[in-house]
Amino acid sequence: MTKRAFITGIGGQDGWYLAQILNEKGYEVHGLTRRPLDDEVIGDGVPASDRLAAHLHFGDLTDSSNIARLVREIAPDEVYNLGAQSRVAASFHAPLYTASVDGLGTLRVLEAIRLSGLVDRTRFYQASTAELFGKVSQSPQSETTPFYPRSPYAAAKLFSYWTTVNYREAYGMFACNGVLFNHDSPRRGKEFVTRKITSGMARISVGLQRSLSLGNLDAKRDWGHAADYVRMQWLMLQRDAPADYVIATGEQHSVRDFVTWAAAALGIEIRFFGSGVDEHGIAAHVVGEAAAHVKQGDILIRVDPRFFRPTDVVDLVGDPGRALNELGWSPLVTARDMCAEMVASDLAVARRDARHIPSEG
Ligand code: G4F
Repeated sequence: MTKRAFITGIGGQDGWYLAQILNEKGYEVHGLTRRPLDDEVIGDGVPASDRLAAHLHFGDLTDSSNIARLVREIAPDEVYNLGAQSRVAASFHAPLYTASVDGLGTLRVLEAIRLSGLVDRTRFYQASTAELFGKVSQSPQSETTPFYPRSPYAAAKLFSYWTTVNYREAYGMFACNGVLFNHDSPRRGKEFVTRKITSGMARISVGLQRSLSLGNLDAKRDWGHAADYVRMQWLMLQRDAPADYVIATGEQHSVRDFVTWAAAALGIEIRFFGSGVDEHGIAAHVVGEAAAHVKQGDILIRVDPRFFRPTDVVDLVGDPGRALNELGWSPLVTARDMCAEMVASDLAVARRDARHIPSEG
């Protein structure tokens, strides 16, 4: 029997990688997206061979009746609730919308499953987040570390985490949380720091941009590759019994480290001087193609307080031991290799953009 999956947020980074895996496994894939529908196919702008087959349904997680109808009609074997307002900084500006999508949205999906009489059939995956640990009380963070959310985003996700646990305990639903640490890729949006860095540095290296402004360079994250993490999302729903898992690499790096790696991948050695808002990243040594546009001593990185958050999460690193022991999962791609992949992808775009700029004279 062909399995049916329903992915909310199929148009996002994780939705794309997950749909790709489910396609390979022969699932019939349905997805909820806020984007205009595109002839049953997602992956616009990528080679045809990378395109995915999926039935796309227009809507979002604020619309209870649409969610209820879709769940009833699709009657999925597996639901992956990846849809979210996922930008932490933006959640401070739009806390009510964030609460509706990231908190109540999960409840809407769970209620749709329950009221459609699908509790015994449909397995549910909730995209929980390391942001739940927030102001961390221990390192590394594991399945037993207390939560301390530090943003409207994290507070809404906390509601979703516990609602998922409650549906498992109250109704016996196969519902589980993947507590995912940061996971990125060339498909990451430029509003997240990794992609902002790789795109910005690539543009600097071809002369499209002189410098890049960032916020808190001291923030530390446990970065993994989205393709690795969606593998774990699927594995969680194949277990005999539902459980919650931390998904992480166990390695921690700062935003400053990530800048240094991205620059190095482009032949630029960056050194940091000063502190706080007066910190600068300066080109110390440049080789290769970048040397045509970047000179030794150029200020490439500036700190702009506009990118600070009212409360930030600064010290995340996960313990993926349970995922390894119980599901045999471990990440294949290191943060630095992922950075290099993102730089290569953004450099190709930057070179193309640079060719379109008319030359002087
Ligand atoms: O890349 P970020 O915006 O990701 P953040 O806030 O960690 O959230 C991401 O990962 C979570 C899982 O751990 C997800 F739940 C969430 O949906 C999202 O996918 O910021 C990472 C760090 C922050 O501490 C931020 O203050 O980078 C710091 N940062 C420094 N300069 C910046 C910037 N972040 C952004 N977005 N832009 C900057 O210029």
